[in-house]
Amino acid sequence: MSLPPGQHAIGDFPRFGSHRGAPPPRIAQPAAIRIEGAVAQRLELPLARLAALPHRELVADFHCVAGWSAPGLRWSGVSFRAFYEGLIVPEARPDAAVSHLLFGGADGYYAVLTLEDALDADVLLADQLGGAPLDGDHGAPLRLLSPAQYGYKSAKHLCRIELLTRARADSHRNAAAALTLRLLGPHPRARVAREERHRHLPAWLLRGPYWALAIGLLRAARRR
Ligand SMILES: Nc1nc2c(c(=O)[nH]1)N[C@H]1C(S)=C(S)[C@@H](COP(=O)(O)O)O[C@H]1N2
Ligand SMILES: [Mo]
Repeated sequence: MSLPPGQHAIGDFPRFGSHRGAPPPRIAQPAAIRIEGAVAQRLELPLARLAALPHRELVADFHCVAGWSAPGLRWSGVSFRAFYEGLIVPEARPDAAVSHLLFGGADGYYAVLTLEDALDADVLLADQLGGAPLDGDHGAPLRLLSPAQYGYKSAKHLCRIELLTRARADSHRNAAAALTLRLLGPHPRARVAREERHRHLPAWLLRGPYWALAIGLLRAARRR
């Protein structure tokens, strides 16, 4: 595996994120995602319907901005581009002014992608990993997967997609988590190939501190 700049290969795929070891959120049944914002009609989409759409398999490395990379993960899911162009359009009808998409998780975390980044051919609404249904650790029942961006754009436990007509920062419903994210200042695009780690600071400055933080968090997670 040849790694992008500043990344370190680790042998496994840890559960990682703002939840810091908290159990996965409870998902109301039957599971659905809400599509809202700049659409003509709000839509509550049952996941059973999404599961019936054509799926695509994708093998990709996963890169966390803190510096760890998990190689060769095999995902399966619905192409977000196909979903956006074929499925939202007839029913919910996105506004022509849509410029960004907010992907919200049931834990309160949300990631905002530019429309361009979200429509990349490799972006999936993923419901399977390694040939099995997505587990709680990795975002059950459904997550976004955007392999060309740092992991923080790949929102887990997806329960809503909001269509936006302007940029918004990645954040969290929980005030403390939102403040932490604001202080961290994640880059709005997060493209791994360009090493877009931080909104303002150069990536080389952050590699050391982020990797130290990652090692601490990974060690704590393995002790549990
Ligand atoms: N809902 C939700 N999605 C999230 C996060 C989170 O805290 N909550 N953390 C992000 C971060 S920082 C990373 S690196 C990846 C980790 O995915 P994993 O737990 O499947 O390894 O999830 C991303 N998506
Ligand atoms: Mo991350």
